[in-house]
Amino acid sequence: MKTVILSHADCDGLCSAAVAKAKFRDAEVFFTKPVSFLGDLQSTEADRIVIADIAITRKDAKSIADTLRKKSASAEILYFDHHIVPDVITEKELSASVTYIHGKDVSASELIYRHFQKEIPKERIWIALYGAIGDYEDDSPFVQERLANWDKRALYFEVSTLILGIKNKEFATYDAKRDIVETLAIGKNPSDIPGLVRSAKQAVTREFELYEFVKKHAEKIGKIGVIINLPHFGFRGPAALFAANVMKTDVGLMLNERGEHIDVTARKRNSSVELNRMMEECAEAVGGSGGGHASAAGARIPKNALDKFMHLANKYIS
Ligand SMILES: [Mn+2]
Repeated sequence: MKTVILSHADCDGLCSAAVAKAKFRDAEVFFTKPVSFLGDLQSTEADRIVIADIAITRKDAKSIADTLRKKSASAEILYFDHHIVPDVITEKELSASVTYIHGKDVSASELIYRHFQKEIPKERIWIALYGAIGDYEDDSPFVQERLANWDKRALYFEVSTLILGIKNKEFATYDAKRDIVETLAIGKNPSDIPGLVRSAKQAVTREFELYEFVKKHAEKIGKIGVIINLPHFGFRGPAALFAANVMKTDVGLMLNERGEHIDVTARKRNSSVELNRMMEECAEAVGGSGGGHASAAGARIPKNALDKFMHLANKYIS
């Protein structure tokens, strides 16, 4: 029986895939992301497909629901996700054809671990905890209770090694990430992966350098701290957070100009604003798209729409 795991390539996605791989030892692991999910799903041929941590975009939602329904005739499909379900489809529609496990305010890693916990070694809970921390979803009751069973400090060392370590080029390839998934699935830890601790140290050094850069170059647009274009790619979240920090604002944005559009990364400090909704609403109003999580979100907008976008974003948070 051929099993394929389709997951996201960030910390939560890797950990979700590792939990699935702990259960389905012979599974092949592939990585995808919301924009390419539909195509990747269509080209996946397997008897069982496990999907984790992949958001459904509004644009592709109907086609994805359709594809899932068609594929479910010949394959068992399990889908674990914690992103907002776009309003053009319903959870019910999805769960009619596939096992669709959805949660809010929990990581995908937690959802998939809870589903398989009786069928995999008890220590694989570590992977779920790493995924939860990686996605800032470690305050769920399940995770808080489990964290108390272990030495948190050791777990934080391991999860930091994973989150920071994969920020380096050396671990950016899907092959390197597949190795990480396999290592975690067999019960080893991120620090067991050759080179990952060193890579994490390099990343954290660059992160502190980044803070110095943001401190010098951040600006305030209305009530939002903003940093435009970074010397390094891959540190957009921390840069947005640092922009909020140094500008003493609740919300920070990192704006990255790419050709004719701008990629926006949003983070917040102490604010109840839901950044995913804010990004979605403000970006769509200017002809872009946005989404993500309440405390970590992003958008892509046309370059010439920046002023209007910033105006709407400011209006949204006040
Ligand atoms: Mn996630």
